[in-house]
Amino acid sequence: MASNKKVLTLFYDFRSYCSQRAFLTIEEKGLAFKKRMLMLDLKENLEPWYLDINIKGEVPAITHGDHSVPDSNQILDYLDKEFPESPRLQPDETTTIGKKVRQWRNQIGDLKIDIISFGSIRHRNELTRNALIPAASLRFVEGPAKNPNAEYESLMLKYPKYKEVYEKKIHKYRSLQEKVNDYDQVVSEIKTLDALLDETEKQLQETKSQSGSGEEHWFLGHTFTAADVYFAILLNRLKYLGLVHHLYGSKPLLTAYYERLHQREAFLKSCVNQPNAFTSKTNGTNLG
Ligand SMILES: N[C@@H](CCC(=O)N[C@@H](CS)C(=O)NCC(=O)O)C(=O)O
Repeated sequence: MASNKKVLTLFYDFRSYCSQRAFLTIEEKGLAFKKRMLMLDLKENLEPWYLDINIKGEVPAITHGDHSVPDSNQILDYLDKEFPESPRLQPDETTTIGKKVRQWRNQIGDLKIDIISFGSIRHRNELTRNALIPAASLRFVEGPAKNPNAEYESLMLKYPKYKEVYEKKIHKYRSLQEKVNDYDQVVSEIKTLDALLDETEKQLQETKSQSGSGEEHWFLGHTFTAADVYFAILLNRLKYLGLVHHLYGSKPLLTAYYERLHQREAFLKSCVNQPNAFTSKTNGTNLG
């Protein structure tokens, strides 16, 4: 296992999309690390000690010795640089493959996954099949409690220094609620997702024809890259949302790729074998 002297710690919520990306990154690189789970629905990400690590109050973040890095995208690039002896996920960007990996990372990263996620839950009867929906996500989409801002307001009173952070969260979640309630907007984001899945099927066809017949290949070739990390987490999210039928039947290479992912230990560790992760339709809390 690759390591260096400084302790690497991942701050995450295992149900969060971006956290899963960082988790898979670390596992794929085979790094020794500590985990610190933060429950988003309990607002642990908004406690002052964590805001001092990531002032946006978002997961994931890592600390490496005294240094902290927020954001799954930045985390991947940082770890590639800091641990050059571990498998590199983003190839050199002056090469064709490096450019391609970055392009796919951007394309997948541009999806409005929060609207797709909460929107699919909000309109689940129309849009999804066999979803595994956490209870808090249902609470989030099924309309505000008496005062949806109450928790943020009490945090403001308790920790006035971070008032601005809490105000931004109120705004962020109000605006997300509005988008999620708008069926047409949700459908439009899912159409963008479908178009991207069509492109990925084509990419897999190209990769397959360039790889030797019968040889295992990943998204862009024989090596598992950052594009695979992004793509794996997207496919995993579709499963929990009940949107996996967007692959089955119409996208054989994508379906086979998705099934192949389940043979990767790093994927199983970071996405599948999490404690009580979505084992029923009502457990769990927040799908971030
Ligand atoms: N660009 C960031 C986005 C991080 C993000 O939005 N995290 C969500 C969970 S997926 C979060 O922490 N939400 C809780 C909040 O904003 O209060 C990344 O890629 O890491």
